Amino acid sequence: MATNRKPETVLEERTRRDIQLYRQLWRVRLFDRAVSSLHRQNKILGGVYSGEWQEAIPVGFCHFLDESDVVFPLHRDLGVFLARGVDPGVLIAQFMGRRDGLSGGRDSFLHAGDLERGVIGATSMLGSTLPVAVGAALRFKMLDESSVAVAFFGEGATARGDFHEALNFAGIHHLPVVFVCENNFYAYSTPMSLEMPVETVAERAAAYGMRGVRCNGQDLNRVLDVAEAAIDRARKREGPALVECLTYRHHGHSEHDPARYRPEDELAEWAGRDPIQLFELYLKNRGQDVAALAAEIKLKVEEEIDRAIAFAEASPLPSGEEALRHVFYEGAPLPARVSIDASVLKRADAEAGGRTVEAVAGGARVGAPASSGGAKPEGHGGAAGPLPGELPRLPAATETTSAEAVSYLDAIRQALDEEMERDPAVFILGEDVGRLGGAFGATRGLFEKHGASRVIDTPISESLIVGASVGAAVLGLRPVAEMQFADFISCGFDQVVNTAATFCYRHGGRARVPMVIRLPAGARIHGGLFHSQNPESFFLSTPGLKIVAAGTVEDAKGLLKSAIRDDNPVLFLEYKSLYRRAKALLPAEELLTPIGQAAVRMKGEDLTIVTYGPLLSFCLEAAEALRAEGASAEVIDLRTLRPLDLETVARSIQRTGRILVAHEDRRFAGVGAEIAARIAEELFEFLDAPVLRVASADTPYAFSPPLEEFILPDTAKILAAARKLLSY
Ligand SMILES: Cc1ncc(C[n+]2csc(CCOP(=O)(O)OP(=O)(O)O)c2C)c(N)n1
Repeated sequence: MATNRKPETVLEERTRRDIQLYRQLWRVRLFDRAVSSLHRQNKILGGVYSGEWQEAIPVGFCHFLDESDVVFPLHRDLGVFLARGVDPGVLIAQFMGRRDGLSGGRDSFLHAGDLERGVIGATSMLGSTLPVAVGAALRFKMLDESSVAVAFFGEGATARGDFHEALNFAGIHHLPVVFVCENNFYAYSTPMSLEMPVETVAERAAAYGMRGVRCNGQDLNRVLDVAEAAIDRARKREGPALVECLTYRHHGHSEHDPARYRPEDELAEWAGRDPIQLFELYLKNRGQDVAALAAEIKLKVEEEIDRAIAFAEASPLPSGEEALRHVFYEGAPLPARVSIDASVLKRADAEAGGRTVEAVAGGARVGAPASSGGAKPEGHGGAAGPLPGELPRLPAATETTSAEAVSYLDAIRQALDEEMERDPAVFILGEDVGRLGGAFGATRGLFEKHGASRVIDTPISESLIVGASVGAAVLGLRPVAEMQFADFISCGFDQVVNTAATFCYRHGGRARVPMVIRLPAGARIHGGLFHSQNPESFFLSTPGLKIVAAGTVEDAKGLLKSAIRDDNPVLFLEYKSLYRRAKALLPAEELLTPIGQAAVRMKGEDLTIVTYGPLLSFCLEAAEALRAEGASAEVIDLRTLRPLDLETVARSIQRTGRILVAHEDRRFAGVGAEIAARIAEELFEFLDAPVLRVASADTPYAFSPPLEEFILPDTAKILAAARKLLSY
């Protein structure tokens, strides 16, 4: 303990620390200037965002971080990378788009990270990194680790909804995260008075039940004080904090911006608050020969910069085809288990106020039929209500009256339960997934069995749900997020397409994002415009996402289990109209449906019908009717929409020469459009007729039954198209 040490030792330590910090300040500044200079020489393309005058903040906060902590830098925070020990040569190579950069040239400085050093890259979407940081902190809390997450952002980002969702959730769960706002008073040209109606960012902390602190971000000693206190509290599980560091940027918003919108006298005033000069004053007061120290440090840093630039310039540019690599994780699959001690989860559970199985012995049971208790989704009468139009009988494999038959919804619940049982890294989060068991009952009983720390009720915060899943996933957990209805994924859209889908790519393939988003999708439940959507076409053109669609009870279980084991973000489309209607006997042995493989559901020679999800049963019914007319149709269930199994489709077309694609999603730019284009490009010579599509009309999903019936595809529409094709 410090009190037992000799006074001179304490002094020496303090001096050593001061010199190390002073060196770090110069290092950040000189590297920052070198980057600006390389940009002026056109050696760095794209945007460069200088952090000059803001250096004390990353230097101060990173000083208290351990190796296992994680940090989320702002676009000006070159200092975070340097302070965390990222190789400067690799950093400059990243700026220059070279092969040896963190992302191998896939993106610019801004969006890279170095997971080995606990630096997690942000996207350009300001504030979007905050839910991800919360997900990392959630992992630390769940596993009772003493690590913390520190997230940097500008005051401009506090106007984003992600700021609110992240701080709200962190406050509710007392997560070990420190939110560090670098308030430089401008978001690009917009002054603070037009960014927020309050005087300070810190006062907003009160709304989230956390400590709000404001400090002079130019004075490294003040930053160190607040950083130490906030990080220490978070580490001791005393709660998150919002720290507002007042600062100013020397340069314009980017190196392209002359920043004429700032008054000259304001700039002059802040020039007097240069953090390096302020720290030099302090060092002088402590008797340091600052001039000599500065000269020595600058010389060494200049040498380091020269070496870094030489390394980067010697690094080759990537070859064009390298753009195709790392869209998905290519490395070895994660071990089935991260080493998680079950007793730790129990402890976390007690803290979360949850009940364990023992505590509710005799209570709810996993696997209890969904119909055994109440939950009707949002007053819509549930998926079991009367449905528009005549519904086809489900194929024998998925419809049975056997007492042991499992419903589609039960199959989902079984998949979740089995995977949670098998792998403690798997956990569930979403709205009302806990005690209620989900709006449809998909998670019923899991809260009681696996505890509150693994079945987490979230506020209505879809962006947080997805973003936090990313944060937890990149740190080794396997979150399964539930959207209450697939429609609400629109509120988490940015986190899906920008944060999750690009993560592996922008981290140069050195990161995996094993997460699943369950999407209760589809029409025929009287849901109207916002509870009936099929969201796949929002996501089909986004690289980095896998999209699966379960059309049978077997696949509801087998595909979900495979999705949970996948090392990439998977959108799992499940269908409300099948939840209670589809039933099947499931095999006792492990059921894993491979992702990326279509299934031939009915063999045929005259026509190929390609479908997925809820239209499968309609297509099978149409195929039966065609058989009665003397024509044999082959029915293919895609099961995975991305990556698309075109080979199975191609094999069929080569025999039948005729193809119809049927889906419940809208026609325009749907899966059918992609399949039709690919067939035209690659299989034209096998076709005896044009590719036809049967899909929903290009309207919203209207509510009134005759309108909905008119819009949706059904057996009659499929049959009509099939007959047209056969007579071509
Ligand atoms: C969601 C989003 N909208 C707009 C932008 C464009 N943009 C980039 S930086 C910036 C200003 C950011 O201000 P602030 O968050 O205060 O950080 P600072 O740049 O001042 O450090 C804007 C508007 C963006 N990157 N993301």
